Amino acid sequence: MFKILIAMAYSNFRRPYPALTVQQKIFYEENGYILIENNVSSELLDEMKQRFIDICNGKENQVLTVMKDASLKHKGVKGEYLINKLQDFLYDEVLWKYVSDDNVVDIVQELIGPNITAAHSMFINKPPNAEAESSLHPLHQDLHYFPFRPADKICASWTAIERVDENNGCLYVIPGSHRGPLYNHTYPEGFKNKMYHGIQGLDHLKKTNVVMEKGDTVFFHSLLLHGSGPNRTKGFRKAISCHYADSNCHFINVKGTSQENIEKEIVELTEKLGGVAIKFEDVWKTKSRLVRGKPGNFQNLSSHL
Ligand SMILES: O=C(O)CCC(=O)C(=O)O
Repeated sequence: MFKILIAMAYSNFRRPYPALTVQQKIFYEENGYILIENNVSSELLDEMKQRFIDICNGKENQVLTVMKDASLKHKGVKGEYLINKLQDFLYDEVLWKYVSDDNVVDIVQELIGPNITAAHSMFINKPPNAEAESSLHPLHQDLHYFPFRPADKICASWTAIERVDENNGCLYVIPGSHRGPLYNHTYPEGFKNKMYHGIQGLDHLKKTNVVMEKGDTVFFHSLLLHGSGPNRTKGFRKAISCHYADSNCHFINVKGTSQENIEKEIVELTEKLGGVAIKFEDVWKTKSRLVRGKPGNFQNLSSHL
């Protein structure tokens, strides 16, 4: 009985307000990220993992993009041994539980304010036996993909579903780099995974590996330089992530900027899948979802779809 009461108390656990201490906020402002240990419940992450496996095995779902590891496509492997990413699942009611989890959103609120729109969501799997070039994620900044600003009002949550370290391809970050510019992103030599753009010529910067246990969440700024190494183990490396923006972020025209290459790719792919012409900002508005607070600029489509 006592054990059941303790379990109930923990399952309803909600951290006291404010969700971050002053020191944690200062750390985020100086470094562009903050790691919160034991942040998301094991039960919720098990449910997310099972949903991923079910989707890999063909279960009906509301996920817009299912991606396969380019180096494993022709090797006869299937399911979670092949699929390396689910993307844009904000209307999948099971995966939405992570995106809207108070343990995540309370911290996001401390970082970007009370009106929160989820703009991008990913379940990232690194299966065993993938080639290194396919399994690693090159150094990049997430803002490269986003036609909305300001950068300070956009942050990511990234939660480990199992232990992640240098062996299975943990995240690495360049602390403080969120105070620099948005760099040019292109496809690195030999890379095959679609849209995995990277920044060339910054290999001299000192990386910090973010080693995490199941349930730990790292929150990071949209300009933070980061990436992840290859999975060199025989197991998987699974994580779930969401990008949140202040709903009042404004949209920008990226024509003539370093983001023009990704705009072209995203718009072309969306038009191919949807069969209709669409503007870059409307791609983001269409797939986003209000999480908390008042609606804003994401909730108004700017043009005819
Ligand atoms: O999970 C990873 O390995 C890297 C994910 C990432 O940085 C991204 O997709 O922007």
